[in-house]
Amino acid sequence: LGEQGTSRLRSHVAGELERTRRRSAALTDAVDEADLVRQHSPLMSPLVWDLAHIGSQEEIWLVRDVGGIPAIRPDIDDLYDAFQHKRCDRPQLPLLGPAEARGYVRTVREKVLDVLDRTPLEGRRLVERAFAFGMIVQHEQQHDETMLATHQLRDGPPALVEEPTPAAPADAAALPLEVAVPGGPFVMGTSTEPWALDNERPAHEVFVDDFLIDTTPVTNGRFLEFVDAGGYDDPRWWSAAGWAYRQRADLRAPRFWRRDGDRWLRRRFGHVEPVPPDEPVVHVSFHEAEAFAAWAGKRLPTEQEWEKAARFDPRSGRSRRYPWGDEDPGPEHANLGQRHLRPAPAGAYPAGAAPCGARQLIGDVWEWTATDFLPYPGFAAFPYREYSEVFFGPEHKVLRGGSFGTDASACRGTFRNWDFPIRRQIFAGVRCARTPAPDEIG
Ligand code: AVJ
Ligand code: FE
Repeated sequence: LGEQGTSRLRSHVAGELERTRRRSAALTDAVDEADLVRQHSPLMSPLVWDLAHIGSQEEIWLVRDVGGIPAIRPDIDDLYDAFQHKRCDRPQLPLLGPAEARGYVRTVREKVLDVLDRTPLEGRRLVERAFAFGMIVQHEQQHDETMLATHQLRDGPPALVEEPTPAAPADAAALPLEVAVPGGPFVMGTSTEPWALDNERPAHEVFVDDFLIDTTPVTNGRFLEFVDAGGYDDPRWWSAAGWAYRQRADLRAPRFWRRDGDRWLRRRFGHVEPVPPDEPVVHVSFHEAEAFAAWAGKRLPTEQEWEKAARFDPRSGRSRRYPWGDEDPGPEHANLGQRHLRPAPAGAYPAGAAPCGARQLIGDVWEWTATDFLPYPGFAAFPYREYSEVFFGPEHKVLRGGSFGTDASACRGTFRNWDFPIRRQIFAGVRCARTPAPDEIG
């Protein structure tokens, strides 16, 4: 790297740590102390748990592991170990209070900045050490998105600031409903993306048959047609597990929707507003996404199809880092980073379109895929089995693309998210795919 490269890397990492902490602070300073320690839903931790957990992971990986510094608070490791206590049990734990948690994350951060200053970022261990910092930035950003979901579940007036979302571009109404991706091989995953997590690795060639994919995520207006057509009451569209869940949970519409006479309202971060028809639907489970797709005569894309649509450039034969190319995401490319507290209208971000013509693959809403969360061939757990490996299996479905609440540092063309198929509090929507009839692709 050389001296200049090392100092550029150090200031980049310091800047990312600082930018990320501003987001965590905004999410936790926006509500009062009672709201920080309250459990807003049994699905979520109290916000104050997320905050101290962020500090605890930073202490373990950067202060102790990279820095070789003795533990600051070994007594709280267990409290903030996500595997020791289920989210619903966390409010009963003797957690650090708001002031203590804020003090703790500040102390950890001061030590981390010292570690960053004196850690040699060169030689054989460069990648590993730099990766630990990148992993911790992403970890904090992931918990910030989780805290944003907790805000959405919280009752009370709006607490978060946002910028107005961009309008749909003039061509949105004229876009084709779906675009074609011709069959053939492409490179999936990555061996070179410096901050890619273990489950995104290694790069490997995959053959994908011809398929069609929706140009944009499914809108509220289109989803409402499914609701109005009795889609929630017709077991034909649902898998056996999906129908059992629909019955058990008495599902009738996406989470946070409420019928008001002959219209639908939705609650969004403390605002109650008519459901906007042009916006991608959000807060649907895998089962609802799958049922919608079946009703529409389509299906969910496989994870491989999704990534090929998002990354494959047929002109060069290469896979891009992002749909638009190799440049890092900017505000013109995608709705990421909690700038807006909602998805942008379908068809937005033409500058972020993929070579196949699909838009909004990155940002706006996470997209459920048909695929179970499984390792790629050649997977090696790194740096710990509990990040991905223990979650592999048929009980988790893969989500792709990130949402308006996902930071750019925690989202790439290769990034893989996962969750249980019944989860609806996450910022997840639907994009459908379809296998073409023999005469449809030339
Ligand atoms: C990748 C979003 C499923 O929140 O459970 C946070 C990320 N891992 N702390 C999660 C994560 C450890 C993870 N997801
Ligand atoms: Fe975590």
